[in-house]
Amino acid sequence: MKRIIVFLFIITTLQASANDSLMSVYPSNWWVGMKNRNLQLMIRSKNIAEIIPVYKLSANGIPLADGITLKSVHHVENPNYVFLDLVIAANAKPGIRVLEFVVPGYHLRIQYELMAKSKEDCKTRALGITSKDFLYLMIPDRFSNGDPSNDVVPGYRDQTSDRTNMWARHGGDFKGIENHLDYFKQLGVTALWLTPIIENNTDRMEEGGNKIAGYHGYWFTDHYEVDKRLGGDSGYLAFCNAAHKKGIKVVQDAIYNHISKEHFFATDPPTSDWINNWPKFTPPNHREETLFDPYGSAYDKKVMLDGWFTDHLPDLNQRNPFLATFLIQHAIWSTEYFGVDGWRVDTYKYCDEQFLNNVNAALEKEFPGITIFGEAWVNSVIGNAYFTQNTMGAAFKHNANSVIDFQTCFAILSGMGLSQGWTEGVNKLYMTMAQDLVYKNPLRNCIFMDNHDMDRVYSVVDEDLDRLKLGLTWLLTLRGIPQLYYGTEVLMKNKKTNTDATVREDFPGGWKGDPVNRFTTAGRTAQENEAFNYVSTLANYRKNSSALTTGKTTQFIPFRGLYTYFRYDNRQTIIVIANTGNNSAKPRWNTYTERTAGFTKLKNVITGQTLTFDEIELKPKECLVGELVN
Ligand SMILES: [Ca+2]
Ligand SMILES: [Ca+2]
Repeated sequence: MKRIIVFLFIITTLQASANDSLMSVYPSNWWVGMKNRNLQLMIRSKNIAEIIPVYKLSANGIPLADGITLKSVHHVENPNYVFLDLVIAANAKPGIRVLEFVVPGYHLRIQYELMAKSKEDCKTRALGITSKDFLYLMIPDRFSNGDPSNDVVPGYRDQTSDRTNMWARHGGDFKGIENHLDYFKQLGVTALWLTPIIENNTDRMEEGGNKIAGYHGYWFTDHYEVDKRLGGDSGYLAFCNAAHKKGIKVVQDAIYNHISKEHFFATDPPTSDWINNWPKFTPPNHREETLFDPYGSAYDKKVMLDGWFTDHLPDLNQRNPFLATFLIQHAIWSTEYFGVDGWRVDTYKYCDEQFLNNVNAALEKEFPGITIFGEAWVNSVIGNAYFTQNTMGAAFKHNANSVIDFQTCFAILSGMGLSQGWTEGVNKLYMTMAQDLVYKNPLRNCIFMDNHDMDRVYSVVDEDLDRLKLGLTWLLTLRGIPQLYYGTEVLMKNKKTNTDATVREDFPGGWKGDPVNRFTTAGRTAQENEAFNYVSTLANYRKNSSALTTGKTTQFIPFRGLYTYFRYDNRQTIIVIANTGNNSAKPRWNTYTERTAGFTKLKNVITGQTLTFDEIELKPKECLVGELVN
């Protein structure tokens, strides 16, 4: 528990109830040595504005405690909040300070800690995610239960843990993930992305006719609490430290767009414009075009940015400067406190654009190299590029250094579909890659085949392991940062049937007593081992392949379903060939000479076998990754 509950000392004869002496301060602590020395505290307590008056301050502010200067005090519409602008001295030492306010009738002391920043920042933590990484996405509640004692936590609104109900919480937690760090190493994974870990203290909510728990984490109720059912703050910190010790990075999932209606920002908002209010429930139109369309209407853009995702997720107005600062400081606080290496930002295309640039810049200022993936589920390459650094002449320029690349996902799925149309099948993948000129650095795009909001890819390919291997091959050899959704490597399947819970099942073996344990070779079927070994072999090879991780790309127009590209640099040349056609095919070596000059053979990186170019023939649905050799 980091949110410090401080005590209000009242030295008058005024009566105060016990609750009146409870107070929350956000951020709950800060650090010395931050590049931005400004800090805005949000103090929340009943009628706190009566106790901390608007100070009369000189231009330089007043010293408030050792190394801390008070620059201004802000009152807002709601008297339960006061905002303090502080400046931390460049030479301030770490330690606990007492911020003291003495006004007629009251004497208020707030204990506040300034910590020392981690010396490991940007060395073993807060590292950023790059194209050298292989990212694994999971829902902590659904991965593994390492601590059954936290499945139900007294005091939370939802007191259910029930694995027989797909909409209830199942008890998975940080400890469960930590217990499988060696599994990730074996698989070749270098970074873990967990769906949000912030407290979701809500009742089960009605969605699509079902009573759904906040097991997925997307319904925040207090930014400065990690959900205790996952292990709380200390469990998350222990998990992040254990992962970093193994050389595995952590990506945290942020939501700037909305909160749960149970969050105190919704039940007790500081200002009337904290939430984007509408006369009646108004959902966004989900059309990202409204943000960049040169002919777009202001009306459509407002509905897109300010509409409510669902009727129980109030939409935050990031144009309010106090709210913007709160969210920015929380992102910095989380990065420094837990050492997270990157941020996946949920519902990116629904947030105020300038705010997004501001929070990204503030994070990068403190943590150079930190990665920010915006989740922009979009319908065009232009739409994808718009939400990251790009080469387009749009009126607004986004600064996120990465993006979740939905277009490449759709193109990989299309390639696995084996359609032979001019713009379909593998041709869509070819065409999508050809449009990379709109990205400033497409190596930073996060590419994937599915996620927690989509049909599982193994079901999409009709449980055909050959077609899955085509996708896995592209995932791990195309430019970008590959992301795998948990369980794909052991052939977890399902489509969304009126609910996304069907694609969020428990990892088999993650709970004590599970009849099947797919974490182990012995617990997997032959086919599941084949899939696991394919991912493991290719991902572990990729780790040490400069061509696959940071090299250039040359692709050739697909010919009768045979798609060939090269990844190369000064050290290495890799050929990737996939036969999505109906007949066996030989690579068209005579057309590849600009990349194959000087080579006559290749080493198959999956089998280790060395083959001369001439002896290679691919059956339908067969693919090959080969390192060229003399
Ligand atoms: Ca548990
Ligand atoms: Ca919004």
